[in-house]
Amino acid sequence: MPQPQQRRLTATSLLFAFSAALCLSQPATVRAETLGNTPPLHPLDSLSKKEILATVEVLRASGKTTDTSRYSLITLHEPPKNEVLRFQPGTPFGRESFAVVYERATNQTSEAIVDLQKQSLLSWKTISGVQPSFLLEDADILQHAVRVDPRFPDIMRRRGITDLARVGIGDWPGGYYGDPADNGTRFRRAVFTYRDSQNQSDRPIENLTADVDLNTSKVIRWTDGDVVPIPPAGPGLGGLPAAPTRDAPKPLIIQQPQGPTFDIHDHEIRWQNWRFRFGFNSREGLVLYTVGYEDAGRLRSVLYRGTCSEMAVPYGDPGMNWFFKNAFDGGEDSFGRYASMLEPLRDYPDNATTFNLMLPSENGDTFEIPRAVALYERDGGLLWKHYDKDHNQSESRRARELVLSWVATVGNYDYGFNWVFHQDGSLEMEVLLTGFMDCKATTLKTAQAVGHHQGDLKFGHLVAQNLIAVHHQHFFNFRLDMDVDGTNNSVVEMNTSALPPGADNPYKNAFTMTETLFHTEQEAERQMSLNDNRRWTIINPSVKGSLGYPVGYTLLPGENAVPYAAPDSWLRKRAAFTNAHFWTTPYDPSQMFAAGFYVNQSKGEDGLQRWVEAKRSIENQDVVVWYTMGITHIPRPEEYPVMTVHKAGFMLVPNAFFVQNPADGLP
Ligand SMILES: [Cu+2]
Repeated sequence: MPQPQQRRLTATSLLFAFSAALCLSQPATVRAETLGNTPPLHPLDSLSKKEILATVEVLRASGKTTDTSRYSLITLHEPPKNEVLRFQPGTPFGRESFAVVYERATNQTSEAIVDLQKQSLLSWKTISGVQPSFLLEDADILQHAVRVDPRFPDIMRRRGITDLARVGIGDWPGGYYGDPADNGTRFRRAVFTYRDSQNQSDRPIENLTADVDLNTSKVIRWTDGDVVPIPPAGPGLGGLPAAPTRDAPKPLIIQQPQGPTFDIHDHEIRWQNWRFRFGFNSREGLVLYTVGYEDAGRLRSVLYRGTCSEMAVPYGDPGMNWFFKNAFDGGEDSFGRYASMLEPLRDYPDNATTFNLMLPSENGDTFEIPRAVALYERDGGLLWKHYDKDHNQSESRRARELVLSWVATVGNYDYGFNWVFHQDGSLEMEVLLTGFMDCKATTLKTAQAVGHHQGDLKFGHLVAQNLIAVHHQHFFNFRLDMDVDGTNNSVVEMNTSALPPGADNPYKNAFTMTETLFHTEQEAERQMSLNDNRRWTIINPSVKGSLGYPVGYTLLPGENAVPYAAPDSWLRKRAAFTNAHFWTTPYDPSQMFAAGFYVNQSKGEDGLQRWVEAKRSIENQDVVVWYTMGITHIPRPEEYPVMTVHKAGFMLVPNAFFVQNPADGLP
């Protein structure tokens, strides 16, 4: 949620291209570096500081932008995939940037592509009817507009507040609910708290919102409902526990005296046969690139590009302060910008290598986030074991995992995203949910007064006296551009079912697994099914493993949820990626974000659900799979004042990709 606290090739040639990239440079281990401080060494390296500033300079020099222009996004304009896959280290490559520019005075949004080598503008397009993601300046405008609004003092006085400095003003995207008045106007919705704690959610001023026109800097609408007494300050005043109440555990020292097992070669990370790169941008955060696995001296591709493409966090309370809360942290707020500075020994262990980030600021400058990405090995528990009873012998191996980690702090919530590389050839996405829950004021002190799920408690759970944490869901969509042993892939669904009793199932124990190949993207819009033990495998139909199966990677879902907002609700139209857990589309570089590119105040006209209407073929070609993961959060008192980490995620596991378990080869 909002309120920022701070400021195409054949399989064979592809494999060749991957392999060629291996040998040219010497290993070099680094313990910390700033992404963007060194010149790009690879076509997918994120924009350097110099390149960000050059983009702005080209736009200014061409007369397209001025000092009042705002850069909602400046990021690498990724080269065509076939160019990247053909790239040979040490050879020259093109660099282009992509920018989204907003002109507040004319309410106009434009997209630019800049050639960074020729220092020239390649294209400039004005996009009508859209709003780029939230700008920090929007928050300032909102604050100011509310504070100078002549109605503000009276509205607060009605709630017994005369010291207006104590009124905290938060801001949320207002979304879109079919109101023609919302068309075209850039707006954001103010919500209010009474402040004497750091945790603004502690003391909500309920039933009050103000919509601010961010172009005219005026409050266009106050929605002022019944007064609810402001809750007293919560237990750990400030939202966080005030003082330690127990002894710390004894030291546990994590050290790698010989250094980490991974190497970084020209920004490529190599660990336990894995090879990958990563980049970072303010919209998507961390982007995992060109993941491959070195198998018997041959680098085999697995995933070309993996990101969290969008999020939506819908709240389940129909009240006036809650119905619109469904933050799209990617498209509305560009959560990459809110990468959190990570704290040594807490956010990551002592053996980590960290990376600072260089990101564009909206006025055309840059800012650095220290230690925003951490890369480290961790103990992975038991990898495999067998105890041979006859010979009284035990064989086992300890697992090591490599974690690539970053945290987005978007308003009250902190979302950790860990890509975890395993020694058995599995790749995992581990999402960590922590931070503060968004809370609502109530006159209730205990649940007995109204019955546990009645009245004010119908849409939330008391977490403290006079404080309800509201039911909500967190939906994430992961865009996974899979390249299993090359770019030409297909997708099959695996369903397991019981055989009906009969002559071939006399003991009624039989069950079988069937696979269905998807032909079109429309067929591939799928729900999870526990009854069918449903999974999806991305296969390369042209490459057969040693046992005759096509090589593949299977997506193993973890915790998931179905959306509770009605299918015809505006939220579901806008977050239509929540309509299915699994999607497949043909590779299209213009389709990167599950809810569309321009999500702020969107009406649901772009995104996965619309794209698949084209019924394009997804058979034996470059495909992208999209996994939607949901967490239904029914709050517990123990999650207050701060939520301990809740983990959820999914795995990509090799399926007939290897001749045998790669973990067998571990000494
Ligand atoms: Cu939650």
